[in-house]
Amino acid sequence: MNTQTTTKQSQNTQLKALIFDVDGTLSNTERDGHRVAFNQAFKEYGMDWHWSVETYGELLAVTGGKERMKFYLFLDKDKIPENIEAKIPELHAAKTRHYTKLLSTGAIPLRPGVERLIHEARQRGLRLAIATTTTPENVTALLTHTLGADSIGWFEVIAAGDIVPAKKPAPDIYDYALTEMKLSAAECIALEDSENGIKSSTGANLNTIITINDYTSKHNFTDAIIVLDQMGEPDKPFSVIAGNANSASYLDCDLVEKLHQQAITA
Ligand code: XBP
Ligand code: MG
Repeated sequence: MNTQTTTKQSQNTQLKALIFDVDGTLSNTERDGHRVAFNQAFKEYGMDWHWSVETYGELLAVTGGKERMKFYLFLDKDKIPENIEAKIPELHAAKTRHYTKLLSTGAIPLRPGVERLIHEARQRGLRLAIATTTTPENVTALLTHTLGADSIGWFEVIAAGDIVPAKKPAPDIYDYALTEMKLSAAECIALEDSENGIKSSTGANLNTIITINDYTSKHNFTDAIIVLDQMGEPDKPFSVIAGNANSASYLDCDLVEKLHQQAITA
């Protein structure tokens, strides 16, 4: 291989960007955030629906809040209040209002290591993006109330919600982010927490790091380059569930780059 080819190849596979999922990855928003907001919206509309922690875990099989409500209707036709299907967009808007209000209280923090990794990536000149199923307002509310309003500008693309017609597990949202950044999948790493998430990211050919949570610990992550219980901090080490952390005890940019290079050359 001549020098020109080597240089060209390393240019195309050098890590340039991190693409973050939101719910479950940046923050454990589902159980105490989205679920609570759905229940508040149901109450506001005088409905007797209530999604328990357990039921919500089952409903997470379907991504997207509007889609999740439709799925619930489909599961039990007896629960259908009149004209509810037509009301779903309105109900979902109420849910978003409740959810963003909840975030504004600071009740939902980022997961361990997220803030540190984002700062480190920025210092290294790695580009940042978001690829999520959730509504755009939810992303800006989470970022604002955890990292500060300026942090919205740290992410060059916030690919969210209905921006693509097919939500995760379809690869569309990651494909969209890659197209917007004009990067190839080999130049990026995705960070995800769920099976629908990794199906989406690997469907877009992205190498993917998984940090699990209570709702996703039993999911299939065979295609992940590493599976961790959390990103961790220097004083709060992660546990490696699958893969090789090269004796690191928390996820930093050195480890991300190492994992990326190993995956690219494998
Ligand atoms: C998580 C989701 C979302 C939220 C609800 O997506 O599936 O549907 O639960 O958000 P991700 P909306 O992990 O990709 O961030 O109600 O705004 O749809
Ligand atoms: Mg997720």
